[in-house]
Formats: sequence, structure tokens, C-alpha cells
Amino acid sequence: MNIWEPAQECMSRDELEQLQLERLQATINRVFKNVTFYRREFSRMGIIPEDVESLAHLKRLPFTTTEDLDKNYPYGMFAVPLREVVRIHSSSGRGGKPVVVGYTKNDIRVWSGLVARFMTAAGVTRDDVVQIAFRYGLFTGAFGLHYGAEAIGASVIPISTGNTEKQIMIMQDYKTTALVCTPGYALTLAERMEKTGIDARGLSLRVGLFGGEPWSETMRRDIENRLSITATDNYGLSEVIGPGVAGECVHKCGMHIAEDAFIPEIIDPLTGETLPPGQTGELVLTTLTKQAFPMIRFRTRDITSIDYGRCECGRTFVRMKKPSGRSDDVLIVKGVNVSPAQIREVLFAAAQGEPRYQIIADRMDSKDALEVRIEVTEKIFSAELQNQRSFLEMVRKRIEASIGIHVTVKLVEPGSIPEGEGTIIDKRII
Ligand code: DLL
Repeated sequence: MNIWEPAQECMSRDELEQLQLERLQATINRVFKNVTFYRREFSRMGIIPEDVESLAHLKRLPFTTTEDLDKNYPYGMFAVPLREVVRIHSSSGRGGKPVVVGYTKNDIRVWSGLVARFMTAAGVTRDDVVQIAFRYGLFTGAFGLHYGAEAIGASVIPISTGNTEKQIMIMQDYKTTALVCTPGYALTLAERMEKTGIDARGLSLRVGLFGGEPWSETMRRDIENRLSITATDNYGLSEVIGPGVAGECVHKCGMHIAEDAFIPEIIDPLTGETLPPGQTGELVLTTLTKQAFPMIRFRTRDITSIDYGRCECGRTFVRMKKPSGRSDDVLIVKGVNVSPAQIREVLFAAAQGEPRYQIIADRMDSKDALEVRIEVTEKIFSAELQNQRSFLEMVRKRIEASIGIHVTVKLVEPGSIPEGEGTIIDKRII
């Protein structure tokens, strides 16, 4: 079955806004009744659910931030009893604790439908063989795309991440036609094929659906040429649902936001003011259909703009540009959100004080790499070489346990980290 829903996806703005208002009112009622955080916030601002009479009222509602989620860890933001929750996912969060998100049975059904929709818009059909090379686990990417592809009726290969040789072997032997992974991993696959003399044009691969991390138009062209496919972008975040928030259609001119399920706003990240259509700022999302984990005006920290113009595909949902950065210091490395605060915490504990350090994200051989440079302190310097090595090893292991991806840790000479250069350097040109 193709998940092409013109009745929803091509609604007139008036119809859509009416639907959004009804769903927003229901969501506001639900969170006011069931989530202490929202009841308190609304009461503090003197708002009752009946006040929300139009979409324009949304602006007056409080934002939800990751700090709020942190304070309500793990289940404080759930709007249903745990007994109703059939799935829990989490993402690294932006502070000390991960963000824990829940789904009811209906949430999973809606999620599958939203993902199936953008996969259809990107050209996937029931005849496709879809290789999911996202990590299965707490990350929402793999399960989201898996459900979407199954809902379409495609054949899903849930290979998960890693083992690049095997990924390529499966692509060749199982005749994969659609590849799902981070754009960074698509380049890794291309590079391995080139190194081992495999011509991508000889594969059955025709489309690639990439998301979970920022990438550029240059990277798209590179992937398309090297893998001989057409590549589309899709966007989402765990706090809001996971993948399924937005995705490109075959015209590749911005990602259609599923506006019957989410209301997007663009705000000035400094003042919180809503910006007029077309301006660049931070994306804020309100969920309209979620039962277990509804979010009111969630600050995504992703910087983008929204285009209300018509798209050739006929879908009337607005299109968001590829996010160009973040309004916080979170780095997305290999599709994983890395909060420098997590690294800082390990360093402070390990060095028993505050060493000067730098966190450097780079792309080597088309792979994301993360390096932490620590300036040698008197204490570390005076240690025997052997002890320095075990110090580095201990720090590396602790950081990796905290952030979940590989990191290189190096000691550098005192004073070699230039003053004023900042602790977080992202050298990747995306
Ligand atoms: O990355 C959900 C996802 C998985 C989306 C797979 C698409 C495909 P989180 O781990 O919570 O969820 O990370 C969310 O990743 O706030 C953005 O900063 C970034 N991000 C996700 N997709 C894109 C994209 C998933 N297409 C955070 N372009 C978001 C740029 C993206 N950044």
C-alpha cells in the first residue's frame, strides 16, 4: 500500500488550521489534566485550556525546554499512566540525564503512518527492499523507519549499524533498493565500495533516505553520484516523536512538516519572539496527536526557516530548510547528539579540577570523528608516562560510556589551546 494521503497532505490552509485548532485544544486539555508541569506552568501564567480559542493563542503558551524534561526525568512529562505506554525510547538529552519518551499503542500507529508518508513522498513503494542501517535500540531512527517501511508493505532488512562489509554484501545479494541511514554512513559505504572495487551502478539501489544529522547539498550530490541513487532528507527528534516530523518529497526543495500532527513556529532564540514566515530562527514544535508524550512549544534548538509557498508535488504542508545549526552547543556526531556538558562532567571528575580542554568534531575519510584535547596540568604532568596513559584510557572509557560513541582523547602541552578559541570546535563543513 502506498501511503499517499492527499485528503490530509493537500488540505487547504483553512481546513488545516481548523483541524490543527481542534487537535491543539484537545492536547491542551490533556496536558492540563494529566501533566503536573503543564498545569503549573499554565496556572503560573494565568491560562486555562478554554483560553485557547484560536491558533494565535499558541504564542502565549509557555515553551517546553530540555531543561524542563531534565527536571521531570524520567516519567514526569508522561500524560498517560505507564500501563498505557507500550514503548520507551530515549535520547542523550542535552544535560546530565537522557530524555525518556513514551508511546501508547496509538502513538506507534500514528508514528508508523507519518514515517510511511514521508517515505512514500521520497519514492519508496511496496516493491522496495529497504535496508535499515540505523542503530536499533533506544535511538528512534531505526524503529521509526522500520515501521514506516513495513506500513508501506516494503521488505525490510533490519541490519542495524556497523559491519560495513556485511552491509555491502547484503546490498548486493538481497538486492536492496532503498538505503536508510545517516548521510555520514552513506558516505562510509560509498567509500568502502570504491576501495574494494565495487561499482555502485551494478547494485539495485535506487533511493536513499537520510536523516538524523545535518548534511549539505554538496554532500547530497556526492552521495547521489557515488552511490548512483536519488537521496532525500528527513528530520525529526525524539522529544517530538523521532523521525516523521518532516521529510522531502522527490522535488527535494525542503522537508514537508506533517502539519496535521505538529504545529511549527520559528522564534528568535534569544528573545523567544515568534518570527514572521520565511525568517530564519529556532524551530519550535507542538504535537497535536500524541497521547503519551505531548509537547507544547518544544524548543528544538534547530535553526531553520519555513517556506509557505506551493510545492510541485501538490502537498500543502509547509517546507522547512535543512537545519543550518543549533542554538545550543550540542554536536551531532554520527547521528548521535553529544552534549559538551556530558564530556565536561567526566573531565572535571577525572582530573579532580578544571583542566583546559577542547572538543573537536571533524570528518576524516568521510567519517565523523570526535577528539578531546586536554592540556597537561601539573598533576597529570608529574605522573609517570604509564599513569598518563591509564589516565587517558580511563577518561576515554568514561566519556564513551556517557556519550555512546567512540572518542579519541589526547594530552596536549600547557598553553597549546589558544585563548579565546572556544572549547567546542566543529571543523566539519556541511
Ligand atoms: O535523530 C530522529 C531521527 C532519526 C530523525 C532518523 C531522522 C532520521 P534525536 O536523536 O533526538 O532524534 O536527534 C534529534 O538531530 O534536533 C537535529 O539537531 C538533528 N537532526 C535530526 N534529523 C536531522 C536532519 C533523531 N535531517 C536532533 N538534518 C535534531 C539536520 C537533524 N539535523
